[in-house]
Amino acid sequence: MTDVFWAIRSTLTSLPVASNNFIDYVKVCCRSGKGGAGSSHFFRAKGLPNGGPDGGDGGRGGHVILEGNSQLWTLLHLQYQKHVIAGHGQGGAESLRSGAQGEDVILQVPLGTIARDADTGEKKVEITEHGQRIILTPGGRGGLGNDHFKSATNQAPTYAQPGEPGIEEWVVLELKLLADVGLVGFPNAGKSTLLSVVSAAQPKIADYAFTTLVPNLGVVAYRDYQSFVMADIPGIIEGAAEGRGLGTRFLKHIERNSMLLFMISVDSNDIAAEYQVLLNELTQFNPELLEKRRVLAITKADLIDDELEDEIRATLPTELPSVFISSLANKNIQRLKDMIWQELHAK
Ligand SMILES: Nc1nc2c(ncn2[C@@H]2O[C@H](COP(=O)(O)OP(=O)(O)OP(=O)(O)O)[C@@H](O)[C@H]2O)c(=O)[nH]1
Ligand SMILES: [Mg+2]
Repeated sequence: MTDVFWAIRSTLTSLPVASNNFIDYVKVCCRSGKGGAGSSHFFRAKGLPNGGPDGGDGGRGGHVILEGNSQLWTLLHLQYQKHVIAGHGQGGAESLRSGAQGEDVILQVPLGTIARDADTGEKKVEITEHGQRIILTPGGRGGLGNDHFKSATNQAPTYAQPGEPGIEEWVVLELKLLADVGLVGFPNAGKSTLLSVVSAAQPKIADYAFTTLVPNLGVVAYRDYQSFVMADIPGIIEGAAEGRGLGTRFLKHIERNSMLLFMISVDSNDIAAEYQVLLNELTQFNPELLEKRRVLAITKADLIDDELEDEIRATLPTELPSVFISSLANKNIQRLKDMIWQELHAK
């Protein structure tokens, strides 16, 4: 299973997550099929006018099923599918013939998809593995045929069970990306630039804040045909937890990442303070984020000389491994990948 997963991953060069079609939330109305009715029927044959009951069972109604697909990275394909309708089960028939099952509907979803009840917000199912199938909205059971109801006192029951009704419900599908590394930093720190250098992804890059408005994913090739997935999310600013900037809506996409790569520009006035602001915003969003392993990359190191680098190094937070990088000058990029790999595999 894991082998297949890695094989699929490493064959992907670039993930089709373009900035304008990243969809991480859809609401759909799911209707499962009703079960077929059990049949009430008595065996008849020439010379045997009063045969016993032989009504078959109804078939179950179709389910609405979610299936994990590791090649999907957004819910875009479900955006315009407002109604999902499974088939009804067929009624049972004579000679104990069971009715056919209603047709199931299988919705392919990316790994990391969570389905919630649209009214209560309650989590129903979560898809985390390729090929994993979970019934979202179960079809109604088929009714039993009259054959099941014969007893010592009633040899000729006419009663057969009706099929169970299907279920109609509004469901919210929500995606939390399942990347290995999440990039965390202020706007303009150089997050998208790094992603564009280490992967085939081509996120928009520009010299202003909030260039990135939706997450970008990239597969990073690592040494001998290995790889990991990096998620570039919109920048975070102080007060994001209260909704400043783009708020913390996108932080949910790093909740499932194995580790976090903090990125702070070397031209920041106070790197240690900026790091604290980022930590603080993460904590307010979800304190569990701080349980993840972290690495700090000081970006744009091409802007300073070695002397200044030494000076700044002395001021860096010591609680996590750090490295000076430059995506433009390709400085320490391999070293950073090594550090990430090490953290991803340190358990
Ligand atoms: N000198 C230098 N500039 C860089 C480097 N990396 C990124 N930049 C520049 O920094 C600016 C911001 O880069 P982005 O990659 O868009 O930054 P970001 O963190 O994705 O920004 P948001 O999407 O707004 O959060 C761009 O003008 C980049 O060219 C680097 O290594 N050296
Ligand atoms: Mg960006």
